[in-house]
Amino acid sequence: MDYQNKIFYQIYPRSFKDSNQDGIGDIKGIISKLDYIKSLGVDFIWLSPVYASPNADFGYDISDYKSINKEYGSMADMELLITKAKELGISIMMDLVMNHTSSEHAWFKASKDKNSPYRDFYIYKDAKNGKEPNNWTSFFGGKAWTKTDDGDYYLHLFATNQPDLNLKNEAVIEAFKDIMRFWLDKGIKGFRCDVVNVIHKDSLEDGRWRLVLKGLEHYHSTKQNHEILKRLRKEVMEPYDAITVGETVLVSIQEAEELLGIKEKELDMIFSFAHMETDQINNKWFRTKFKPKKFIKVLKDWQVNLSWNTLYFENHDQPRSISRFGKEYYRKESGKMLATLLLTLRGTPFIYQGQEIGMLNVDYKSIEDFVDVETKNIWALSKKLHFPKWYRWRMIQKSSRDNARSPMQWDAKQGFSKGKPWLKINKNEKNINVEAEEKDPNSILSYYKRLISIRKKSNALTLGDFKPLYAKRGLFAYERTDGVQTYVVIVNMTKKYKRFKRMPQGVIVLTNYKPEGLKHLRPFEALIIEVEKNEK
Ligand code: ISL
Ligand code: CA
Repeated sequence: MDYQNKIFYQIYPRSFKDSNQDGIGDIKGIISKLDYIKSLGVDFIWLSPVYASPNADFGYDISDYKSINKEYGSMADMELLITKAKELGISIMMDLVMNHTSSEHAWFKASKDKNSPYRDFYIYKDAKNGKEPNNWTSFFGGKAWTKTDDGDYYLHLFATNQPDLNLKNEAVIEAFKDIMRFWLDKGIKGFRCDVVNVIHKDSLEDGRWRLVLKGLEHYHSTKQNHEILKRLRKEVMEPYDAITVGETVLVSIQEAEELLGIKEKELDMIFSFAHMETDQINNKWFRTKFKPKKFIKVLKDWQVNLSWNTLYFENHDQPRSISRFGKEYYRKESGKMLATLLLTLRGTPFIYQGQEIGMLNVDYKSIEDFVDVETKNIWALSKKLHFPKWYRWRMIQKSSRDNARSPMQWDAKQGFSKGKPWLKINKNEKNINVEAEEKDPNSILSYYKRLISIRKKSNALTLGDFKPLYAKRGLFAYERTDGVQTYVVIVNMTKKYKRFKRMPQGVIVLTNYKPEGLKHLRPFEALIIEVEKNEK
C-alpha cells in the first residue's frame, strides 16, 4: 500500500475525547471527532494501544491482544470506528507490542508454573549467586530482572509488570501472526510496531559498561531480529497489503536502512530518534539547551542518506515540540515554523494529537499531578541518588511523558470531558483550543490545514528530491523538486533576526509572517517559495 504521500495522525486514546464523562478518552469519543480529523486532511490514524490492559504503562502492557480495554469501549465500538473511518477515506493503524506483555496476561500467569508450555514464552533464568542473572538495566531505570516466588528471575526491558517475551520460541511468533491476522481481518491497514528492533535477545551475558541500558549489545538489532521482521512481512503483512512502521530505538542511518530492508524488505518505515536526541546528554533526563544547529544537521543527514524517512517532532513519549524546539513566547510563529518543516521535508509526516493546535508542555505544580510510571520511577531513583530536589523537579518538568498526554484541548471549557480527567488539563486551554483555532484564519491549526493541502497537491513536496541549500546559524534552507515544480523552503529556528543573502526569486506559497523585503528572517520565520524551473 502506498504510504509515501499520506498524512498520519497519532491518537493517544486515553487523552483524546471522552464520550461518557468518566474522565477517560474512549473509542466513541474518537468516532465523534472523525470529521475533525478528516478536516485536517489526514489519511491514516495511528492508534496507540486500545487492547485490554491493567494500565501499568497505559496500554503498552497488554493483557489480551484480542479484546478492547473496557475503559475505551467494546469490540463493536472498535469495529464501528474502523467502518466510519473507512467511509471518510481514513485507514487505521494499530500499535503492536511484541517485546513484552502485561504481567496480567494469561500467558504470563500460566508461565509461573515451571512445567507449563508457557514457561518458555518468557525469559526466565535462575539467580546468579543469589542475585540477578546478569547486569542488564531497563529502559525505565533500575534493574531489568524481577524475582519470582520460585526464586527464578524474569527479564523485563521496561516496567516490572511488562515481562519480555521469548521470541526464540516459535510458538510466540505463531501467536503474533495469529493476532495480526485477527486485526487485519477486521479491516485495519497496518501496525506501528513498538520497540521492534530489540525483541530478539541473542544471549543473556552481562553487558559491557554503559551509563544506561547495560546489556544493549546483546539484543539490539540482532540478526534474528531482522529474520523475524522479514518473516512477519512476507507471511502476514504482504498478503494483506498492510504497512508497518517500526519504532526502532538507537539506530544509526545505516542500521535504519537495514531495517527498511536493503535486500529484502522488513519494515515500510521506521521512527528514528536521532533528531530527538539532539537536546540531551546520554539520555532524556539530562537535557541540554536546545541547539538548532545540531538539530538541523541531524535532519539534513537523515534526509540526504536514508531512502525514506518518517517525519515527526512529537508523540506520546516526547515533550511538546514548541516547548522544546521552539519558544512558548513565540508559540504561533515557532509552531508554524515546525509545521513547515514537518510537512515539507522528504518523508511521511506524523502529527501527534494537539500538535496541530500548538499545545504546550504541562503546567503542573506538583509531582502528584504526574501519573506516568516512568516519571514515578525516575523521581524515586533520582531521590535515591541524592539529586537535589530542584534538579529532579526540572528533569520531570522537561522530560516527563505526561507533557504529551494531558488531555486534548477541544474548547475553553473542558471539551475533553465533563468528568474529572484522568490526567490534568493544561490551564492554557482557555486560549489554546480547537474551537478558537478553527475560527481564526491565522491560527496554527489553519496553517496546518493549508500546509497539508499544499503538500498533497504537489508531487515535488511529496516524492520529489531533497537538496540541502544552507544549514548554518540556526537557518535551514532546502530545495524540493520533481523536475517540473521546484520549491525552496527556508526556516529560521531561532528567536533572533537573521540576515539571509541567498533569498531566491519566486512566488511565496506560504509563510508564517506578512511577506516583506526578504533581506532577513524574523524570529522563527518560515517561507515556502516556488521558484521558476528555468532559473535553475
Ligand atoms: O520515552 C522513552 C523512555 O525514556 C523511550 O525510551 C521509550 O521507552 C522507547 O521509545 C519505547 O517506547 C515504546 O515502548 C514502551 C512504551 O512505554 C512507550 O510508550 C512506547 O512508545 C514500552 O512498551
Ligand atoms: Ca470515557
